[in-house]
Amino acid sequence: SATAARHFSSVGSLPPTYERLFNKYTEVRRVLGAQRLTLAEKILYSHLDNVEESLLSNTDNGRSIRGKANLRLKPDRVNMQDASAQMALLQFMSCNLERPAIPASIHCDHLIVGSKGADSDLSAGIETNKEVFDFLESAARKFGMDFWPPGAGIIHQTVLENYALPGLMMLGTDSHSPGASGMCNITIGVGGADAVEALVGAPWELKAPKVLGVELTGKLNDWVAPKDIILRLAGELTVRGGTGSIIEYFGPGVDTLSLTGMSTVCNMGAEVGATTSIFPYTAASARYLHSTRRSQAVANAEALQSFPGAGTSEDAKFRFRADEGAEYDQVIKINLSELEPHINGPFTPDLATPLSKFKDVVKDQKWPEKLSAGLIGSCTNSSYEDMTRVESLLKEAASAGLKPAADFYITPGSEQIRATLERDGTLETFAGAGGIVLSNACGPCIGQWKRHDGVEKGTSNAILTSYNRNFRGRNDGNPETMNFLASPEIVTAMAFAGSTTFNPMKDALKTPDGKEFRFSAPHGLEGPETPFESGVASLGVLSQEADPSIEVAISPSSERLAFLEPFAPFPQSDLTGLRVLVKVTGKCTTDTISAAGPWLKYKGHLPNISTNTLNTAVNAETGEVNAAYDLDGSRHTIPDLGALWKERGQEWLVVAEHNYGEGSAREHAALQPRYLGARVVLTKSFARIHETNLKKQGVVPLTFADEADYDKISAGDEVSTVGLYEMLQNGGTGEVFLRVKRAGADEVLIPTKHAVTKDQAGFILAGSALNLLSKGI
Ligand code: MIC
Ligand code: SF4
Repeated sequence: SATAARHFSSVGSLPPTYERLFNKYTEVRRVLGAQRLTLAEKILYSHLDNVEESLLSNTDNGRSIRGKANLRLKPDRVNMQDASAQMALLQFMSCNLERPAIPASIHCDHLIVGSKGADSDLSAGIETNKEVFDFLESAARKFGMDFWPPGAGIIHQTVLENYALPGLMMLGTDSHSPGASGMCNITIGVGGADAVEALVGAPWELKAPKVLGVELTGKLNDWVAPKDIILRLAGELTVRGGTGSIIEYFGPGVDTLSLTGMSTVCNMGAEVGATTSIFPYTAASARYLHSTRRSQAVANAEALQSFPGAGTSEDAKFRFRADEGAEYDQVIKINLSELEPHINGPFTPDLATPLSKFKDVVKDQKWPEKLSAGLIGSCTNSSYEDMTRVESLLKEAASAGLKPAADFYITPGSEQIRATLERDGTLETFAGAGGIVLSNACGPCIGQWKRHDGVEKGTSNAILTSYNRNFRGRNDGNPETMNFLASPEIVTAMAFAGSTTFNPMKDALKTPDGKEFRFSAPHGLEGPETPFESGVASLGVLSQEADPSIEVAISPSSERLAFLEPFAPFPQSDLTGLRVLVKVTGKCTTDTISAAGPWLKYKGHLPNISTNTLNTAVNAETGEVNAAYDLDGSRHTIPDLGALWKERGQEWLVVAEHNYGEGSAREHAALQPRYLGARVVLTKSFARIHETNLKKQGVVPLTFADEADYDKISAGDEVSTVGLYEMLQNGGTGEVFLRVKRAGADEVLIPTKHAVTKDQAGFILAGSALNLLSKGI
């Protein structure tokens, strides 16, 4: 339009991304007029491929976009971690492009086991995963993507330090990617197929999220950390409460928080199912940009906000905060001055207990009173502030002659933070306390933890971590390990006591000479006094132009990597003769569907990783874990029966309960069932990323129109779809029923609901999104 063109010619002082942002924003304003916008909407809508079409179609003139419009978005970049990048790159390679349409990075972090300490763990990790790291590095070189080698750090920390800028929109192939949104941007966790869409330059589709406002007032007290905001919120919202929403923080309390604190809160928005979370750009954001040596970014952010090209109208200016009077779909108020430290768990991140009540709950629930290990750091909580606050506790305890009573592990989030902590003496304090510094990688957070304390598999025990997620078996593969989540300060203080009933805010410890010792409140520095160190050069980024001459080789005999075979297109009719492979009860997370830990090594090999499919799911009919019954009554593991049925050409569906696919972004949880012959997944509800992943791989996610119908369908039942083919042909419009037949019983017709969009209907008909993308768009 003429307006956009006029602005275009006068925006010389803005960097290209902000020039684009500003022009799009001008269009958004033109289309939506004086409508008040939340911060999330401003940034999100300013990344629309076609502003007018997205905001006006089906949305009564732009008045009710949220929850209704299908947004087709153009992200600024894509970040991938090693575990999910393998499948993403295998898919990208099938598209035969020379380079991605937008910048991308690969981070080697998930595959390194935490055991004895950084140096030996890192070299062991590089050795066992050499084939995969070589594959990732050669793909990075071929396609001109940034490559962060093993030891460089955990994706979310590295992204925050290097790529996260106010106003951007990024996709990350990991559910905790929204950690970057602490820097006032929209970063969304997605599966690999979504990332590939963005990489080939196709618009990425998202149902316009609702915006859940969280108003922060007051100021955190002693012992309370930003982490406690989200621990407390998780208790209120539950693991499903954020589904379909962006959580936007606002209010005077925001200005009291550090940038890294805001990032921790955004990281864990994943635990309540939020699409992403966002904070305004504050003085702390600018301080963080300076200390991570990005002063130019501060100047750019200022230039955008005060851009003269915007003219004099207040609305025309792009500000990194919500418009005055913007409305939220729901507002939750948190007075930081009244917030307590929280401890969440076990087994689910939304079981929140305030510290003052934790002792009683431990006793009531008969949870272990002995604390076996305290683990701090990770992508969630390894900031300079976190670590120096912990350091203050360690120093005080050391001068009283105390050492942690439980094993104590520290995972720095990146080489930059590690090197800076080393420079400033913090690592020495950790070592002095007997803490084991692990490599800058995921390690114990994702089942890559070799414990040395003799706790056997199957033995109930308690650990405390400053991580973000605590599903069963997640840390050490022991389903009886209770992982409780807390701030690093609380984890550390309780590790000294070695007890889950210790309250560091009031209880005393005994020193070796028999005196009473009480911790003072932790204190630290928001950031280093001089900018961050970049650390060991070989752990820095490899940044290069695309080089099409590079071959990305995969050995045909590889157990770790395998080229992908395309899935067959949808039949030209409804589905008939499907059978229910298993009916699952209770929590069924992506860990349940595709376990991590030792299985991470097969992330690039679909046939091999498929042998773990649903291997910790609970059979609703028998209560057994990982048991499914063939039509002749013979008992198998779930993946074995799936493989048997695949061989027999028997296609199938899974039936499950709420929030199916909760947790991670791993698309393997969709690819594996698809590979083994799943056509439909029928549940009471889905987690967002997983539901999209299923559609991208050509599996149809359906939910019960009436939850009670869960009782009307059993394992082994024969199922055909009614209306599904028509719905797909009509671009997602129309109702779908399932006709269920059981030997010796009447047929039942189960009404279902679905959220299939036009594009997604196309993916399913084609057999998968990749089948379409590889043909070119
Ligand atoms: C996780 O925290 O669960 C993971 C492992 O980082 C996953 C990604 C994966 O499974 O590859 C996530 O959060 O998406
Ligand atoms: Fe890694 Fe854990 Fe963070 Fe996931 S949550 S990125 S596994 S450290």
